[in-house]
Amino acid sequence: MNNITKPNLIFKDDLLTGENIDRLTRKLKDLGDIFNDKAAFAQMDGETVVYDVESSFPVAHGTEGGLFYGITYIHPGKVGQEYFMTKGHFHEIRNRGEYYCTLEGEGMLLLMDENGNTRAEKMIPGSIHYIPGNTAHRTANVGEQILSFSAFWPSDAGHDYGTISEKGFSEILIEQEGQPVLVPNIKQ
Ligand code: PAN
Ligand code: ZN
Repeated sequence: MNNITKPNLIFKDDLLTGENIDRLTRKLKDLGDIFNDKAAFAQMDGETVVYDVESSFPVAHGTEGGLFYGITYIHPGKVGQEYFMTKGHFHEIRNRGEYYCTLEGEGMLLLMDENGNTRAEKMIPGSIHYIPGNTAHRTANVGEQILSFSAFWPSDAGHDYGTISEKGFSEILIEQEGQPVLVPNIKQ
């Protein structure tokens, strides 16, 4: 008997292949609540792709003890001064953590604890980011090419988008004089 098998997942030429890959695309029209500059948003084409996510769910959602894997690709772009970014979320089971590993491009990982303290970590190819439990996370592309990163999170974590969709992060990441800076979110 031969117990050697092929790998289940392969990441090659910027594509994740294997069985049961879930592919998701978020366009500007899906992200109306996350950008602050509503006037700039209204001028843009809602069909513009902001990011794609390829994920592998080897066990059912909610399974304790399993892990999920995904790759996110954020396109370069801005809405007003705000960079293209992900929706951002807390995990539904709040204490579940996650790892992000940057593959290519230049980005920022925004992290906000439950008391509303926001900080950001620079993402560069090869950078590895530990996202502690009880921490909302969002990524923004601050460069001129695609930002891609892989993520590893517990299969029972779940995603709570509601809190962020309502209030956002306590700080937003904008471009000022060509540089990304964090400024207080006036929406809060
Ligand atoms: C990531 C994110 C992915 C897209 O896989 O889900 O980057 O961001 P949003 O889910 O906020 O739209 C992750 O953090 N999973 O837990
Ligand atoms: Zn997450």
